[in-house]
Amino acid sequence: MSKTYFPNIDKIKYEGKESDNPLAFKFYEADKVIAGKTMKEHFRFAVAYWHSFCNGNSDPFGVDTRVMPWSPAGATPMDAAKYKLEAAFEFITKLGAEYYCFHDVDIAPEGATVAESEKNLQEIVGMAKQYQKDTGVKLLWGTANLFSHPRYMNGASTNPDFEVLCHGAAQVKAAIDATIELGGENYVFWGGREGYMSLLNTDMKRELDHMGQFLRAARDYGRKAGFTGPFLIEPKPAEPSKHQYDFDAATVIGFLKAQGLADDFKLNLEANHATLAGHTFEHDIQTAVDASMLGSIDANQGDYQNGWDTDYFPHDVYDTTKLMMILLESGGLTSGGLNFDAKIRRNSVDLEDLFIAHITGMDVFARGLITAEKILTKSAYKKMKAERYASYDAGKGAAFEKGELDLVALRDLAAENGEPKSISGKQELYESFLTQYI
Ligand code: XLS
Ligand code: CA
Ligand code: CA
Repeated sequence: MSKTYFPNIDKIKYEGKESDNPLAFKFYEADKVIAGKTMKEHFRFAVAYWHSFCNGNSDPFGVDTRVMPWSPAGATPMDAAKYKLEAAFEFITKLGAEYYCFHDVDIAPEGATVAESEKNLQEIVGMAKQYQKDTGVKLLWGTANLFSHPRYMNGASTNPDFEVLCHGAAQVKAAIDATIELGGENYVFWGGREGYMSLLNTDMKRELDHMGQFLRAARDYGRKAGFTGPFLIEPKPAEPSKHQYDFDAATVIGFLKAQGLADDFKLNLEANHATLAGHTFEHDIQTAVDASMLGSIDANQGDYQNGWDTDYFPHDVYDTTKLMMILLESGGLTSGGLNFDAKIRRNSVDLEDLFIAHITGMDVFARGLITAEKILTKSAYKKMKAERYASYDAGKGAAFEKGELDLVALRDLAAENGEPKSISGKQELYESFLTQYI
């Protein structure tokens, strides 16, 4: 690296929970083995290019507050993209994350024509490939931004204007090519504007069929071009659209099955999106796990006081513990990882704040993993949950599960057995395990 953008920060090390060094891990020990895998293998942490290196902390009420030394005034868009790439690899390497994720326009500027955009992207991808080789950092997923450019104001693949859809296709083709070139392990679709602002001007069925057709075309292209990883859809109920078609995990699973896409697509689930949909994050994760469709995770958290996508860095150990319990019980992530789709606050303007945010995020997952493993192995949690359903393990309950009892047979059992005894759900006891083992 020719230049350093974080001159006062060295490689982040594990120092243990007694350390007062804000630039050290307290719980995340990359090579520590828990439940048969190293922490690094469990998490597969990724840095989100857009929040970390493109976003200067602006919000709808004010301009950037954060100084980004990799974006000097007066640089040409391509030069700025090169500095940004250099800074990104310095940051990711010093942090010790294994992966990164990007949108096409995060890494390379759009040109005046489709061909110019493709050329810009290819040039930066060539450089990124070299950085990946030099540092060992890998690409978790690539995606195309089909929501920022004004042409996408009515959607991309669900746009009523076919010409806009074609532009979306051009971007997705180039982004899939870039992902393949960089050895990306997944390819993501997030459709922030695939939805509507008013149903009055919207043919919902036609738009959903267009989205299915578009995704089949993308899948066919990707497979032909040699992409073997999963395609992922990232649900979100709203924002920026009033109603987004990919509302939540269950909606997307239904859509993928209806559109014949279930073999090639899985889900990329984001915590703050699940809570916006009125679920807990665990709910959406469990829904995807049960459908064998959990692909990857965008790690962040929302805010209890407001109803928008705050993209906070995760810092709640109870939440990460519950998530890690599900991941441990279901065998964990395979091609996916934990991507910090999170941003520092508007008033966090020191260069080190980006490090501190990621360190805390990695630590809170590490502590969640340590706690989850203890609950699963030391507490009565698993036994209690299994016993709760024991009436289906044998006898008539087992016969019901096998489909051997009709409605009349069930009625006769009710008549014969009389009023069932009342059995406690023990929720408070389950909750106490979290407090006990954290
Ligand atoms: C926005 C989404 C977006 C996707 C990638 O809310 O989280 O950043 O992860 O397009
Ligand atoms: Ca996301
Ligand atoms: Ca988000």
